[in-house]
Amino acid sequence: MATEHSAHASKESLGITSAPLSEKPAPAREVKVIRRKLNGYVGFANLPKQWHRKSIRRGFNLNVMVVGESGLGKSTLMNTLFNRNLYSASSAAIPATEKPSAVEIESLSADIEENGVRLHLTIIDTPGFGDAINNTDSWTSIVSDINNRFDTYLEAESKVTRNTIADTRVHALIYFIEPTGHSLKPLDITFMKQVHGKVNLVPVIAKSDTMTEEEIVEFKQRINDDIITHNINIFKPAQFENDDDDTILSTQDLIAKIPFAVVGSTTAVTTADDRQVRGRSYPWGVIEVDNEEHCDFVRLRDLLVRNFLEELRERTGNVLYENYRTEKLKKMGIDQDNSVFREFDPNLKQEEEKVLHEAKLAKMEAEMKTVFQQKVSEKEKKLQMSESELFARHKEMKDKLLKQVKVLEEKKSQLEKSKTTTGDGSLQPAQKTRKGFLR
Ligand SMILES: Nc1nc2c(ncn2[C@@H]2O[C@H](COP(=O)(O)OP(=O)(O)OP(=O)(O)O)[C@@H](O)[C@H]2O)c(=O)[nH]1
Ligand SMILES: [Mg+2]
Repeated sequence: MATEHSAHASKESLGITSAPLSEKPAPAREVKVIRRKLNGYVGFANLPKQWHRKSIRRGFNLNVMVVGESGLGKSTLMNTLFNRNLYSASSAAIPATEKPSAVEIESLSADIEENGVRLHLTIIDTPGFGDAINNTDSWTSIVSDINNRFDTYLEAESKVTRNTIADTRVHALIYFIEPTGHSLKPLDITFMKQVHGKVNLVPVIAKSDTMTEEEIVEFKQRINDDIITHNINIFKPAQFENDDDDTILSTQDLIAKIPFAVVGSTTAVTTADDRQVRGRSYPWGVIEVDNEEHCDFVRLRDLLVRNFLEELRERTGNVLYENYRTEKLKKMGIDQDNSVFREFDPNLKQEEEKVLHEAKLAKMEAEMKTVFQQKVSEKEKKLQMSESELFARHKEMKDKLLKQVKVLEEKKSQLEKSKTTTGDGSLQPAQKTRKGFLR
């Protein structure tokens, strides 16, 4: 037989990689591993293809929120990222005199397609952030918009029919840091702390073409120091052990470049060597948006779309939304009854059922006993009654007979009396017969 039970098969021999040491060890349990050698074709190697087909049919969806002070190039960067004019001409940077007093939330969607793959993109813009003189409440409308999106999802999920839930949750928040070259501003820190538990936070240095290479390196260092000091949780792509070396290296490189120093431009410019590129032209040369040597725009695109879109979505659903949901339900006073989710143990279940069955049998036996005793006592009562009835009838008949005997005795004595008084012998035969009747 090809099947072989091996309770002590080593994990390595089965290709199972062990969990990282930092993780809490699972309680020791003997795992029975069945090793089976496939003799024929099963077909599950095709599963990724099924997934691929389904994804192409369904399309993808990504909701990106952009936050940062006015004029830092948010709209330009989004247009650059998705290579089209997502914003209408009217929504370009608003002149300072017309700026709205409070933060407004603007959401715009576009369906974009690349090589037959559809992406439903929603950009949530927040013009007016950091514009007020007192910015203490700049973030409140942004935080409540993020919460509202979670609430909408929670509500849709709690409905009886929920086959198509539109996911409007924020999958990534790009926070634009002003290229000051100093360090994070108090508003940056406060805002990031307000949202880091609710969204995948992706900080970027805006308009990085205004800084020199060395300044950027130093600025990044200061920002990262601030992020660590203030315990700000930013999105960092996960590294998987089964990734190939190239992927591991490129992911490490990507993480090392955070916060990305970006440059946005949708206009084509001509380089010194006569190439047409997206970039910004300066008297001293051209800065190319899509050139990794010039800025981190390509890395931001890799993180947002090319390599980690699914991870951003997954983390939003599995970690950030889950945390929000748990907190919300707890606040509403809904507690989880963990006994409902107890692990299923067939032996324990059998034992429980046996005990229940025995209790049921004992109950049935007791019930039958009481019914039996009831019936016996009823029968006894009936018998007692019929006995006393019989006794009474017997007594009645005896009394009757005794009475008759008495009456007859009286008659007899009367007759005897009359016989002795008359001395008539004609009565003799009659006397004889009566005597015989009485006996
Ligand atoms: N130097 C430089 N300028 C940029 C960059 N990106 C955008 N700009 C310019 O900055 C100005 C503002 O850009 P927007 O993209 O409208 O800025 P915004 O952040 O959307 O502004 P609001 O919508 O008002 O909040 C425009 O003149 C852009 O051309 C960049 O990477 N570098
Ligand atoms: Mg804008």
